[in-house]
Amino acid sequence: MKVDLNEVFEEFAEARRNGFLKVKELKDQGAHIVGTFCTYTPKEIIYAAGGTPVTLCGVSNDTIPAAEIHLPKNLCPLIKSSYGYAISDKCPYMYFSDLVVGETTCDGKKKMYELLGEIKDTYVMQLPHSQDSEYAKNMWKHEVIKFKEKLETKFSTSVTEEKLRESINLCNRERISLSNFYSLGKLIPPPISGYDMFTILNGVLYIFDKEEQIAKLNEITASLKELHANNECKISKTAPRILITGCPLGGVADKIIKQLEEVGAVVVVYENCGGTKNTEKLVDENEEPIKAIADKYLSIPCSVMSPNKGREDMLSNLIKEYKVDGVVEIILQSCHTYAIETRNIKRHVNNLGVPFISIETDYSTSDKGQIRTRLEAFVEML
Ligand code: BJ8
Repeated sequence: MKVDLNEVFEEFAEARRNGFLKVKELKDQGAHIVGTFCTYTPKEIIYAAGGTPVTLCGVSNDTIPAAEIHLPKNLCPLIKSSYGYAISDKCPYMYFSDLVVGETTCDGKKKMYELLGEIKDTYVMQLPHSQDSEYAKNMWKHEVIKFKEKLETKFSTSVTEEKLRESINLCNRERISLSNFYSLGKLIPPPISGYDMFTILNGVLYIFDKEEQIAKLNEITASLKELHANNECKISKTAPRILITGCPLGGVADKIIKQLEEVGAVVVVYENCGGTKNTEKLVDENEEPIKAIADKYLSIPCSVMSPNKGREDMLSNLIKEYKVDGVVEIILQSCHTYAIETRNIKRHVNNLGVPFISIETDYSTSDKGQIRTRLEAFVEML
């Protein structure tokens, strides 16, 4: 069925707000809501325990002043915004969550979770910071088991192997449908701008019925492919093709993605969270479920891992597959792990013959003009 893309964009632009009503409905029907912050959260375990994972808010500058009463000012805006939402009761997803789950990713997040635990039932998974050693793999598998047990106790349920296999299959199908959607960026010209792609990716987060989410995303992908096949794309074939990497971009998309496209480029692929980082690898359905889940999640190439060669490998593949002309990295202020990693990433990308720019910013609008000037100069030289 062909979908009306204008309607989709309108609907998804309001998705977060509409999601408030849906989550309340779910709650009224007795659903167990689990608030999540990070890509490392093994959602398969939540589904298998009969829970509904929801992404917690953390992309507004407005909640930062409330957070700064308890947290230092020179902290990543994502952490401050998330905490600010929680203490000012402005995130309905947090409000309706029976449990919040976090992981020991960066220092700022793990210490913020301690404060969050004072106002909300918060469970923290101990994430190892290396990926290859047997010790790290066993530790993380153990953490996944402990998380399963926590949910079993919390929701008075039993997570069976059968339920785990079902949820693995469901989440894998979601990953495949997301990957197909991302692949639209490989087309020349792409049938969708990076900003519209971001709007849709953000919107699908708030369709809580996974089957409905997968079906909707597949329809959108099919309609956009048809647009391309009929030569109806609005984007220029010669627009410089950009890959976005670095920190999550929810709070800075208008400053960076929108402005990049206003100055003539097109974002064809997102390597960061909310993009391909989580979908490149599936959970192995032929393995023992807990081990397969643990292995998949531990392989996510975030800068909190040391070393983090997986990010370089992923960038090499994406640059080639999406025919990328330039890489733009987003660093949120005070994010030490990404800020330090930028040196290696720049060298790696430049060695592939691709120009690279790193933009450090926060959630305020004060540097919008300055960022535009830098992006303009970058796009001009591509
Ligand atoms: S898997 S990127 S969602 S940790 S930007 S809060 S790292 S100081 S968000 Fe992240 Fe999980 Fe990694 Fe993804 Fe800390 Fe850096 Fe802030 Fe960050």
